[in-house]
Amino acid sequence: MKRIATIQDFSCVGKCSLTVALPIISAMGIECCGIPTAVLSNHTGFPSFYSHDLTEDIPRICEQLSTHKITFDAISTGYIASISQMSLIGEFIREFRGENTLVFIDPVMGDYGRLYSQITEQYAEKMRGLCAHADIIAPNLTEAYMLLGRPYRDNPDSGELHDMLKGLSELGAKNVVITGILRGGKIGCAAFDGKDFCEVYRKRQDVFCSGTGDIFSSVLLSAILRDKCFERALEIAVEFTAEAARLTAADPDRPFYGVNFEQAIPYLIRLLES
Ligand code: PXL
Repeated sequence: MKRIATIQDFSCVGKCSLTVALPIISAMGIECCGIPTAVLSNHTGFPSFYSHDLTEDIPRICEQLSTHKITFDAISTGYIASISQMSLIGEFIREFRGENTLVFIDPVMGDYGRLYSQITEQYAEKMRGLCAHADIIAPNLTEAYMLLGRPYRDNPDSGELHDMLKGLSELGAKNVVITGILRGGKIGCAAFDGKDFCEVYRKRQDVFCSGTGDIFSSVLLSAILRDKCFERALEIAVEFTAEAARLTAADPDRPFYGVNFEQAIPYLIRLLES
C-alpha cells in the first residue's frame, strides 16, 4: 500500500485540512500519515477561533519518523499556520523525499479574491519558495494571482489561464493546476503538465462551499498515486468535488462551514474503479 505524509492543520470543526485528507486518502486505499501544523477549534472562516501552533513539534515528529526509517510515496502540504513553519516543512521535504516521492503543494492562502486572516505578501513570497520544491502545485484562482504577484480577476479566459499556468510552472513544479475556475454554469480547473494544457469542468452548485480545495487536492494526489494519468486524475477530482457540492446543496440541514463530502465517498470508490 502506498503512503502519504500530509502536513496541514487539524481543525476540530470545519471539514477542512486533515479532517478531509485523512478520510479521503484512506478511502482511496492509501495510508495517510497526518502531520498537524496546528490544532484549531474550528477553521478561520468562523467569526472567532482558537489556534494552538505546533511549530516546535514538527522537528521532533520529523526526528522520530526518521529514527523509525519511515518513507513516503508522496508528501503533501495544505494550510500552514505561520511563515516559520514553512522553513521546517521545507526541511521535512528534503529529509523524506526519496527518488520516487511526489511532492504536492496546495498553497492555501485565500479564496474568492480574498486572503485568509494573517496571510501577507511576505507569506506569499515564502510560499513561492516552497512551491519551487514541488512536483505538483494546485492553487485556486485567488492563490494563483497571489503567487504570480498579479491583481485578482474573476474570470480569466483560456488564453490568460494558459499564460498563468506557464508563469506558475516557472516557479519550479512540473505539473500545475489552477482550481475554482468558473465557466458559465460550470466550475472546474485548468492544468499544464509542462507540455499540454487541459481544462475540466462540471456543473456548479449555488452554495458557498468552504473546504472544496482541500477535497480536490486529496483526491487528485491519491488518484495519481493510484496510477491514474494526470488528466484522468483531474477528472476524478473535479467529478468528486462536484458530487460533494451537489449533495451539500441538496441537504437543507447542511452546516454553513463545509461540504457533505462524506456522503459522496461510495461514489469516489466507484470512480476510482472506473
Ligand atoms: O480550507 C482551507 C483551510 C484550511 N485550514 C484552515 C482554514 C482554511 C480556510 O479557511 O481556516 C485552518
